[in-house]
Amino acid sequence: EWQAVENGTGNTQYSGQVTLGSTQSGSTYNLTDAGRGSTKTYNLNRGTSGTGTLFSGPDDIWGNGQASNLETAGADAAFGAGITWDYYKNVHGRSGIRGDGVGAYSRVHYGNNYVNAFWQDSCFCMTYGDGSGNAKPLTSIDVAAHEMTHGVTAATAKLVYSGESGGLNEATSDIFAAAVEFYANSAQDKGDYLVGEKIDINGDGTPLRYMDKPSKDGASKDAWYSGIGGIDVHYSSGPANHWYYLLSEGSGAKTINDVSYDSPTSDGLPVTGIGRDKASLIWFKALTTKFNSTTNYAAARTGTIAVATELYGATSAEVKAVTDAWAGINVGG
Ligand code: ASN
Ligand code: ZN
Repeated sequence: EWQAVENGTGNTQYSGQVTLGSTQSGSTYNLTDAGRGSTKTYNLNRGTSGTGTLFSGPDDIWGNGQASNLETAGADAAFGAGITWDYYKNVHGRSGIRGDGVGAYSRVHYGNNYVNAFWQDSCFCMTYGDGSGNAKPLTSIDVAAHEMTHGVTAATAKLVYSGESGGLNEATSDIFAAAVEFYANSAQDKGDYLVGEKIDINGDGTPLRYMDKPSKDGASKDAWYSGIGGIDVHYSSGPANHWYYLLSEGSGAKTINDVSYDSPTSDGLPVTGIGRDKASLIWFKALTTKFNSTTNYAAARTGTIAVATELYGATSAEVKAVTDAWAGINVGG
């Protein structure tokens, strides 16, 4: 049967109107993005197993911006998968989550009132719930990039999901969630160092996590301490998120895309930021060439300093900033 690659229109809930990769098959269109490893987007329609049905229909327009239209979450998920693909490909030269050119598929409308999203290596797939009241699907760009980055970590360093390595695994997902969101530069969702600010998971408009000062969420830690391996990995990620913020933007108060940040260091000493692009490159190269399954905070410091030394030289401002940022979260030499 005749098939053609199309560029559909997505009317998303969180990113406005976007272009989506789609495929025309006969007289119908479906959400198969042939330009990005044949990434497919499925509708579970509140089921919790299998793939449900591939989003398809008589036109190449997906969703209407409202959660009540079941295509809308599909459009957001397809856009999130696509922009995450583009980020890893165009910024880091990585083709797909495993680097093998194969797209992961997405499933939306998982269960009823399900307030989470998750990556699974077993299916090489992404799954999104619809949130409380099925009103805020967890399909924002940052959540999509966070979850799919779990797949990148599983394919590279394989950081064990407990103890300090678990915190670094979680931080890796938050770091690239922020990087992808800035990369997308959507008018409706400009980049920020917050995680989950669009999905209102707390019901009061606050984000799930803050990278400039992780303790703002009431549970995450701003700095490393000897017992940090004993807390939930979504909280032990805090110091590494804070390190990434400090390295990107520096310490102190700052406003970016209308969001105000304040990032004090644990040692009270200033950090001069080197910009998000260099910080992201250093973390990506450390993840893919230095870290392993048991990397802890001290080893992450060693690995990132080694990467920065290779990239910029031992006496560079970049190595100094990396070292200062680790000191700023209480990880010393
Ligand atoms: N959404 C959660 C996360 O990615 C799911 C989990 O606990 N792994 O962290
Ligand atoms: Zn996670």
